[in-house]
Amino acid sequence: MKSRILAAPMLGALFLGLFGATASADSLSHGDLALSGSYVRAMPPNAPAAGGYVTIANKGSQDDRLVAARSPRAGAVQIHEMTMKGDVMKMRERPDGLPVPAGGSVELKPGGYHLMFMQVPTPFTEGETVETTLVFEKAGEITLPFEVRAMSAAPAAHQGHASDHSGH
Ligand SMILES: [Cu+2]
Repeated sequence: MKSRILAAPMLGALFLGLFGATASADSLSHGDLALSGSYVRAMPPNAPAAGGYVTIANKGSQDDRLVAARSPRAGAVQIHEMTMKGDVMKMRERPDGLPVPAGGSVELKPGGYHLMFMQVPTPFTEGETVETTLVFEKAGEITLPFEVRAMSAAPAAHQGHASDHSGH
């Protein structure tokens, strides 16, 4: 019991050491890019995949592009987009990534662009964070924590979306 009491502050210090003062789930700056509101959905047992969301703003004068993502918690993290085909939600991978225009921003959100965390051996549970690295064409790599949020907050569209990945 004594060792557990001692462990908590040590983990806190480790966390601060890894991510620094600016790197919370709320906002993170990297070069010309500002990333905010990063989170992933909690996963039910045996769920094939989870959606991840973040807003990326480009304060620079050069267009950039999100070209890849990865996480130690997932075998693969793909960049996806969801669109309406008639009244059916369709989703597909964007193999060329996602442009982040100079002076603009791109929002990854439910029902639109998102990160797809696949081959996840340990389901994401509410309250933990999932460290994820985003790879940009110009800005390079940025690692930031994605906060795991409750499944109940997921819109119906995401449920159908998740079932699209049942084959993975
Ligand atoms: Cu997807």
